[in-house]
Amino acid sequence: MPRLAADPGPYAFEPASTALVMIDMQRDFIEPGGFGEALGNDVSRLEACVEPAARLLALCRAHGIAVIHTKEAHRPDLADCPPAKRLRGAASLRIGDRGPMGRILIDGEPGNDFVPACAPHPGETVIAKPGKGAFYRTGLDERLRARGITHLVFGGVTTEVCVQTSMREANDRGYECLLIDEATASYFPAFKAATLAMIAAQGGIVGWTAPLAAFAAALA
Ligand code: C5J
Repeated sequence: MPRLAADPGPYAFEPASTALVMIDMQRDFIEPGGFGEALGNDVSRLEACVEPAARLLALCRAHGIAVIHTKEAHRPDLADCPPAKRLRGAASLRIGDRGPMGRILIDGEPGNDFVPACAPHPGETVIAKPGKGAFYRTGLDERLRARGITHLVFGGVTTEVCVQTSMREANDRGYECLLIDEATASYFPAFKAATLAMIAAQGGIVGWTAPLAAFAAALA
């Protein structure tokens, strides 16, 4: 069984019962003109995780680890978008408004698609989620259990919002969760550092964190 040095201690996993959950590697968060920028964020801060996330995807594909992509997306009629989410803050463009990459955070719009380096391959599962967590109104738990998945490896954006929320949801459902450091990023580097620290604190209260090289070495 592959085993790696992680924080707070060794993490062991069986590739056949492990899935990679790549969170929201979408143009809406990573490129100018999308949801992230409309909220006032410097989206260039997320660029650093794109190449490591692509390497993590390639590693998992090469070793038969199931790959699941999530995207934060709403229906064009916004029936799945609570007003509290749409109206919060002082965004320059709100969810559903038309921006340079199409309607903000709306399923099927160009800006809602994945960045090319992290695009799903044929046959991989894509989960559209209306919330920050990957388990909220998605059926993800049922799909994972049907495949016998017990361990989840996480990457994606942003670390302290959708990645952390999804990892906490997964932890509460009994999955053994590992977050890969370089494959995730935040608009706020201090929030990323705090998230990694709080995940692994208290003996792994939410799960484990590890560098990509440690995960790769475990699979070699
Ligand atoms: C946010 C996300 N930050 N994918 N979404 O609104 O983290």
